[in-house]
Amino acid sequence: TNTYDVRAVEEKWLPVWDRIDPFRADDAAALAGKPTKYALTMFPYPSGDLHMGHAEVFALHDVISRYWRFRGFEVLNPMGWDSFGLPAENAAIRNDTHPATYTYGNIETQYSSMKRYGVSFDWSRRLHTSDPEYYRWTQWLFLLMHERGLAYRKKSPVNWCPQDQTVLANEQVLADGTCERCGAVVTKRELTQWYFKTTAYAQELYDCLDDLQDTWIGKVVNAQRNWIGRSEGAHVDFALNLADGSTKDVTVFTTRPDTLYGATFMVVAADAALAAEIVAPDKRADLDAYLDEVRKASDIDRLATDRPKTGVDLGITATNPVSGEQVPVWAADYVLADYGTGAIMAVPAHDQRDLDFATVMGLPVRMVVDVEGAEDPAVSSVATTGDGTYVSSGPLDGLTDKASAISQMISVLEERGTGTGTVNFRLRDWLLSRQRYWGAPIPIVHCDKDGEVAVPLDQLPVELPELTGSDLRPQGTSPLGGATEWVETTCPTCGGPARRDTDTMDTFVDSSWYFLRFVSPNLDSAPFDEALAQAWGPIDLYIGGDEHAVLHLLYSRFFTKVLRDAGLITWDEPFSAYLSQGKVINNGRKMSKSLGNGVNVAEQLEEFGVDAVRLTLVFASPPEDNIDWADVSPAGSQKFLQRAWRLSGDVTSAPGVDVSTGDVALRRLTHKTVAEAEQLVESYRFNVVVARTMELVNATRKAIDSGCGGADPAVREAVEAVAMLLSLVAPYTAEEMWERLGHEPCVAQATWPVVDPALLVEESVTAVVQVKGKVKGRLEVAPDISEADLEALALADPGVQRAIDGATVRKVIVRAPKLVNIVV
Ligand code: ANZ
Repeated sequence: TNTYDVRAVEEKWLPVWDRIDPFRADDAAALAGKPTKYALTMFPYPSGDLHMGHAEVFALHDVISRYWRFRGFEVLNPMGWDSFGLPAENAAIRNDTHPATYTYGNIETQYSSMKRYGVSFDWSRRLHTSDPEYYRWTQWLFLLMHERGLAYRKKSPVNWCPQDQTVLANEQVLADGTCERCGAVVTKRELTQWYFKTTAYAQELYDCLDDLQDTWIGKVVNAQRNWIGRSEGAHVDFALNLADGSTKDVTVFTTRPDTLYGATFMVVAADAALAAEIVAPDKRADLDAYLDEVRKASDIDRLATDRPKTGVDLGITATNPVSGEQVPVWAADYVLADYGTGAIMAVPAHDQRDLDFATVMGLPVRMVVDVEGAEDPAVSSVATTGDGTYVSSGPLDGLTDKASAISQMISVLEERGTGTGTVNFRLRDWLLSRQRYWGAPIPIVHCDKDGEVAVPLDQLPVELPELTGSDLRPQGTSPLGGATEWVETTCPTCGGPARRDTDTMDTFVDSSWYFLRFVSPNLDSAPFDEALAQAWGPIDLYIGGDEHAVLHLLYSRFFTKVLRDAGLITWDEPFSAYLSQGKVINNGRKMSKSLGNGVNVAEQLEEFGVDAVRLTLVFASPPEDNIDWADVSPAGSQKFLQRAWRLSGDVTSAPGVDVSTGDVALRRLTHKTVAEAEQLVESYRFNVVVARTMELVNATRKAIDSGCGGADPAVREAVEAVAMLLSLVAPYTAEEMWERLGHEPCVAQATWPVVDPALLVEESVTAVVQVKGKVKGRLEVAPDISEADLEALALADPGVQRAIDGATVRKVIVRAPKLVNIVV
């Protein structure tokens, strides 16, 4: 026959692979010191079946995982589900079912799709974050954070989604101030919430990015840097002169202490507790009215430079610690309560937002840096930020360099004890409580007598009570609050009545440590086995979408550092290398329901088969580029796979035949292809690997039909190499070829070809020998000939000797392997 039945082949091999189980990661081998690789691709959320994005990332991920196994590494390539979260809860409300119904139903659907998709996952390590066996350890880790002072509660203004009736982390509020999940405009609310102290690691999270610069995608490193947002500057203390005659010190954070003499007013965040504390009695009503407005705006709006400035005069003054000048104090919303100290010194001449505010409120503008060629900001209404000559600035007058002006002002402040140089981070602590049901309950009990008490470790997991859809409707408080029997408990410390915490954890907590659970997914004495974490970790390559560039990666990095400091792991960073795949689009646009341009994975698999779809996705572009489904041809992929497969039927030599006597030209191409493929896979240029494999298939076809013929051992060598290369992307076709070549299954366990360096060397090149500028000889030499050897050969050549004709050789210029120039 000339073609194979795609469907039949898929059905044939799945049970064989199940039986052989070639991808099971061997813990014993890893512990015994065999070189390991940990390949990880982001685990999916179980919404519906797999989509094109999954198909792409799994196909890419499998290339490197299978390759590493071929190269002799013990490979850990696990998969599971990030199975807590809002969509399951919403589905449960819609259908009055339990979130588990939706969750585990979809998991089964995705599992069978993944199995059929033929990815080399070690399924024995499958995990679901919504299983009590998993979230028991999520709770354990929460308590570890708590014990280390890294989990705490505080009352603060939080992002509130009025539609989902829940608190959102900053990261879940989109740039336009809407909810990431439902698109509603996010507002603010005061609530007591749980936080992880990510800021305790801000400096290290920032510094370690330098080490990831070369192995992570650059834009992701930058996104992390911006999110952490390191700013060098100073804390400057201003004394407030309050309405009752007392004074109070307030510290501002500034990146420009050098402009201190230009500070003409001070601004505190309107919604910070400080504003209400310091406001003069006759201004209190104004502040309250203003606050009602402020609470409606998102942070993004508040910081926008083009937004009309608003604020209220607090009716008091502050004393400039260096000049002694008294300046008015205002409250405004363009200063954020939770950045820096929540209070600023306003320098309208050199900060545009301050200038806009000064203009609206009629406050003075004083230039202290005279930038050459720029108009006075008081006149132009354009703040200047560049270098210039310092004026009206006391000790800084006459200086022209910003950096030295900054350090000089910091010295002045430090000498007087009214300020210090400091580093400020934009990074906030991680708000992790959610007023939701389908998440890991926070393992804390509240007791009137003992306060916040950790649930003892031997009482974990704190399991979710059974609730159904109608109990889960958002009410602004956690649905767990309605499970009275569950909530009412006893205090682990005093034995008296106490209440369970009714919040659940952000699902990002679940996914911040799943890569550790995979090393020992069934361990019931600890979150993970430390020796196995040491043997397998850290992750050698993590592949996933860059929509997670900020949150998931940052949180995982934070967890890793905490676990390291707790002595559970030794490495500093979880992901040694990170690759983010492009998107699969269609007709130039993102696939979406409203555009009707979605491509259904199941239909594509049905029509073209797994291998053709996988090959199409890998071949389409470099991994990080988008793939436009309108530009690719799964039908073409299918044809190519059939062509490759037909080769295996034309090999007539026996397995194990001595290939050394085979056709040299074909052997050279085979070895060159394998050698190149090794470099290409290691540099993630998977699409080019496919292109090279295609070239080898074409050349082998030619060799069979009009060259050395199918009986030549070189043909077997070539087709076996094709099968192994193809198995990285098209495992079914490869397996079928392997069998037709007379081998036992499975191809994943085949021995990767050893590249013969002699076959990589081009046979010879022609070197030209000139005497007195004229060509006097041509030599066939090895391309890697040394200069000395080439010179000796040239001088020994009879034609060259004749041309020299006994004259003294003054100079020999050698450019190996192409040219020798003899000067006589
Ligand atoms: C005086 C000044 C003069 C400033 C000047 C800038 C330029 P980054 O770089 O983002 O850290 N700032 C401080 N805390 C703030 C808050 N809670 N809300 C809004 N703005 C705040 O920015 C630091 C600068 O942003 C600080 O330096 C402060 O304004 C402002 F010519 O102080 B600057």
